[in-house]
Amino acid sequence: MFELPKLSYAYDALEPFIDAKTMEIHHSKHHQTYVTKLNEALDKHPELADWSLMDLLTKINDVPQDIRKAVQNHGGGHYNHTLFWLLLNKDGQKQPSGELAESINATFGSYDAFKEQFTNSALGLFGSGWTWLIEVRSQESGVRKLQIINTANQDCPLMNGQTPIIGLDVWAHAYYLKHQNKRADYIKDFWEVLDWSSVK
Ligand code: MN3
Repeated sequence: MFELPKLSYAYDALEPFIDAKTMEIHHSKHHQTYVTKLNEALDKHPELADWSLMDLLTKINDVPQDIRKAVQNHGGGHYNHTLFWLLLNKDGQKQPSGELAESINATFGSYDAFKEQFTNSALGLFGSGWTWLIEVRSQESGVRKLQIINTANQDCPLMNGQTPIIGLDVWAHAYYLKHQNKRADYIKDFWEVLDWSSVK
């Protein structure tokens, strides 16, 4: 049985960038629903009881057909939100450092150029989904490469053999109460609460 993870901070901890009401509904209702529906789907297949969330997502094509879509949506939703909460801290580290900073500079030119490209990707996402900074490893050379991608719905990069580094929830439920239809303002506020010291 999967469980809703507790947040390490209060619902109002990200004010004024992300408001307390949005955080409360997002965590206690939306995220909880993904967990509940994931468990309901897995109830039908006790043979998967010892699969971790990581197993379910990286081996999504081995999940029985009758619950695969549910695991894709709700397992993805559970993983994506769990990662998202961990990245947020108003008083965190505002810029990447070390090897990751070097990779970002090498790939995108500069941190500002990376932010601009990520922002444009999130602005261009049609409908509901996520914008990601991911790492892909070339099967031939073994070289690690950074890339910005969008995924639809709750699809998680792990389902495509990609490693998520940061993820931004671009569903309207993540920002509508405070930012209404102004996704650009929400993305701007996201940069204020993204804590690079939490990025693994
Ligand atoms: Mn969400």
